[in-house]
Amino acid sequence: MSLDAAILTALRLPKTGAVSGAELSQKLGVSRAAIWARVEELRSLGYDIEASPHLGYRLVSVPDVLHADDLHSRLPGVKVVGRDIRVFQETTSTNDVVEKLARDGVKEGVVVFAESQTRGRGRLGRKWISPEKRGLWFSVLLRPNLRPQAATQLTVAAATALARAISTQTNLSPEIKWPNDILIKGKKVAGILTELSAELDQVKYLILGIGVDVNLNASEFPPEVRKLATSLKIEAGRTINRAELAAAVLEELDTDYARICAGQFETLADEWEERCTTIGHNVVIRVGDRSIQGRAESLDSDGALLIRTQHGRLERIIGGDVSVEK
Ligand code: BT5
Repeated sequence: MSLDAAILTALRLPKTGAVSGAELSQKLGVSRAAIWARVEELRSLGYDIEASPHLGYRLVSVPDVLHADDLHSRLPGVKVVGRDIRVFQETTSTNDVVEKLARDGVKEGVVVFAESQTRGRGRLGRKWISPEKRGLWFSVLLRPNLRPQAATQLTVAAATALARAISTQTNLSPEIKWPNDILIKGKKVAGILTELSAELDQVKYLILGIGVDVNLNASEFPPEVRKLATSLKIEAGRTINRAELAAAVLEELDTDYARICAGQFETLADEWEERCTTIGHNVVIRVGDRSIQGRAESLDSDGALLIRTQHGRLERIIGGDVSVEK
């Protein structure tokens, strides 16, 4: 953990009150002058840190920026997801940045955030709008020991983790729409783009690209997206703390990834099914030129959706665009 992250962690510990410079210096093994210099640096980034000669330092407020050290200091317990966090002001797509890291051999668990993306993308090359500081636009590198057919398990894990974190942070009730959408009252608030590099029988690496519309106002969505999309701010009626939400999502994802690695996908699938609005409904799924109609029954052990067609056959589907028949 960097010194900045260690300072922020220490300042977050006392619920009220402050931490003295002497205490910090002893705890972190650096001089009081070094602590002072880092506090000044954090202040220049917008952290409001009060310093009183008698009481010491107190964290009054944090700015609405994503800062790797800050996110680290909120995630002391993660095992894999989020043990390495990098924040860019602007990228083309965070999935591209992570792909490069993956090819360079970087360890799994690295997370790349961007405050804005110039070429954010959805599935099949669709555009994903990612205005500056309004959302969470990030990608996670994983190297799971899975067959490529089972990679959908990780989209399921990401959707479940997202839904859980959104619900605890905002009190809203997110629904999952198979395979990769999070909706609130039927409107899309987050999407997942899973990209994969694999051998025939083994995933080499997998990138989970996650976009969450946190603090966008309705006018910030282009007209064609506005009809289908919403933000947490619009739904909750208040600005949501992005760093807190980001940490919550990564923590939940770390937990769910551990479950998958331990072969416990079934428990995750149960939770997913509870939150999913697709299961139990008659749906039409478009996969390329093909259209499959039937009742969405459940997930199989690889994370694929099982559809009972009109002819009674069970079809196994791993991707597509679903519409639910009312
Ligand atoms: C998705 O695709 O939902 C996956 C989105 C993944 C975005 C993240 S951001 C970080 C990482 N880096 C990237 O470049 N991507 C990932 P799909 O199901 O294909 O949905 C795309 C469709 O959603 C578009 O065609 C629009 O209709 C709509 N859309 C675009 N931007 C949106 C937004 N910000 N919020 C809600 N809907 C949006």
